[in-house]
Amino acid sequence: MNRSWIVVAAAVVAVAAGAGVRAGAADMSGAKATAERVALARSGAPGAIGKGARVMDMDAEGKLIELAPGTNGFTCVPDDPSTPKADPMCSDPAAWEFVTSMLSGAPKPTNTVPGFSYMAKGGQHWEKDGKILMGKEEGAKLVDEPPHWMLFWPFSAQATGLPSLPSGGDVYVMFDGTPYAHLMVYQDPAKLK
Ligand SMILES: [Cu+2]
Repeated sequence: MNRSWIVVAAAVVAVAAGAGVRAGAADMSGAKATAERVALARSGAPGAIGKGARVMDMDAEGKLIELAPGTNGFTCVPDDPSTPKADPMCSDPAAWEFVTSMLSGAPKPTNTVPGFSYMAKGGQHWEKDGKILMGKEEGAKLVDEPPHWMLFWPFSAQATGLPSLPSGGDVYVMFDGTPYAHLMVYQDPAKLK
């Protein structure tokens, strides 16, 4: 996941509004736009989990709003607006704490147990000078990520011997050396048993 989810909160609204317009203003009711946003968000998790997940998005002020209630403790969001591709993510309660800590600009995440998230459609991140950035910067390049899941706990590349970039393998520490370091595992959530 990407810190600039909040930095470009305003863009999310533009994206949401744009989606409605693209689909045709005539037949695109607000309810239908919301339903599409909910379906996109829930596609971030394996089917059964996505189905029961709550869906959150951002309103015009960049505040989190609930688009659909859930029953299983998971929370899905439809997109990281800082990257061009739609990249839905579904998080368990501890991971959602990590995410909301990040969104609120907290110095470090508040989850007290490891959390995990699915990104069953993959995602994208920005890289520059051999480092993964927490948001887009001048001269950064966009890197695609395959379907994966994440473990939100303070992993360190040095302590684990894992790489801090995906080029080193299918498991790596993202945002290494920051309080928001976490483990990325390139394994398709749709294929997890
Ligand atoms: Cu990540």
